[in-house]
Amino acid sequence: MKNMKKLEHTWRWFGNSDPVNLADIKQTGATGVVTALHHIPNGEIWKIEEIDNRKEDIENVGLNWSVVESIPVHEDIKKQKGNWKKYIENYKQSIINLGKCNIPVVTYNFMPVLDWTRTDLCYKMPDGSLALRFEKTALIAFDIYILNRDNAKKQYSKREIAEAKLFYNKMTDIEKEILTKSIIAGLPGAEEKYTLNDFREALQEYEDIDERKLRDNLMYFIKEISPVAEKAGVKLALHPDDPPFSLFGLPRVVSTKKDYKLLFEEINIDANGMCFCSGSLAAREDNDLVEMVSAFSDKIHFIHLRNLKREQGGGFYETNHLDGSIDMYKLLKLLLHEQQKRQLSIPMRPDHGHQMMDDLAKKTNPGYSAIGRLRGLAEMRGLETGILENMKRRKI
Ligand code: DNO
Repeated sequence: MKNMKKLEHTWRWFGNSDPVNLADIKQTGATGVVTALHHIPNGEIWKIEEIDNRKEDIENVGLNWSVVESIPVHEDIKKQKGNWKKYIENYKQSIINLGKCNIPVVTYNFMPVLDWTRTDLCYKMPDGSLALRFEKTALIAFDIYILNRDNAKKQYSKREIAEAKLFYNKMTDIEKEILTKSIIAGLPGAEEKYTLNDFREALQEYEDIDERKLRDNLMYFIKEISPVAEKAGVKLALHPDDPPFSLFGLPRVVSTKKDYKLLFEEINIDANGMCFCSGSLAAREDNDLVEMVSAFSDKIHFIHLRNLKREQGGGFYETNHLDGSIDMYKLLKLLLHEQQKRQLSIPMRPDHGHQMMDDLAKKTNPGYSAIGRLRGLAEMRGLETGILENMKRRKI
């Protein structure tokens, strides 16, 4: 074994409005920053000057801009409606410009209408910290009784509907408002925000788009952008659906091993890869994470490490990085083994963290407060050091 490669430790930063600033990030132990030009509207080109300005801010504190998360994919591209062709050309140009500025990885997702989704942003843990939760009953209650979506009931079992009704009947008006906001007002990094009416309209736009059509549109998009990325020296990291199953009757096509397999078989270009997000994938019990790392090891261009506890009925809540349904030791060990084969440092960030200690009294971005993520990063770095040291001593 040559030099033991560590992962590249990175930290997500939402730009100047982020309560956790670059000077703070410098103290976390991360060397890389993951960010996006959030002020540029979806679909527009990221100009070199803008990219350079952001890069300079990051480098001024001695950090690197390691990954873009994300260049959002315009809804028109997902639907192949309206100005979609122009938006694809703009997307290509943004990739070319990022390549010119030596930014090596671009993350993106292809979830229709909503990016990541939770129903509770302040779920109290036994230790007093606050976690993010996706409770299926709450989502169904919102869908049937608040959104009043046509035909919603057809998608759920009698038992689910009865539970959702009970849940809804116990809610106060404020709780209904908070639930609605949690689901449709846009979590950090999701560039789309909706009112109830906008949301209904956005869903209607997908009425004629089933899973097959959405997958075709995804394939088309990646076929267009991946040769451009390859030439520009940029790796594409497609983030899984979070959660990895259909919501509100919308198709989702980046949820399972099969989904990624189809994608990599059809578009066999190095740049076409994935963001391995442990927490998103593990929300499905039938996603075997270890099997996925083995199958796609040379396709993993970016890693999100987070843990969760799956709950009965298909929901989950986010746990500390070393607790929960994912065997983090086993997963990290495998990722580190695969990485030694490739002799590179894959960028990794601690994904989410509990709101805890001083952060409980501060205004923070849900999932992205400082101390909880710091705990996650520290735990991951400690575990990594132990695994690598062990590998070195056993010369494997
Ligand atoms: C949530 C994030 C997602 C992710 C996008 C990637 O915490 O992992 O918002 O950034 O889905 O495009």
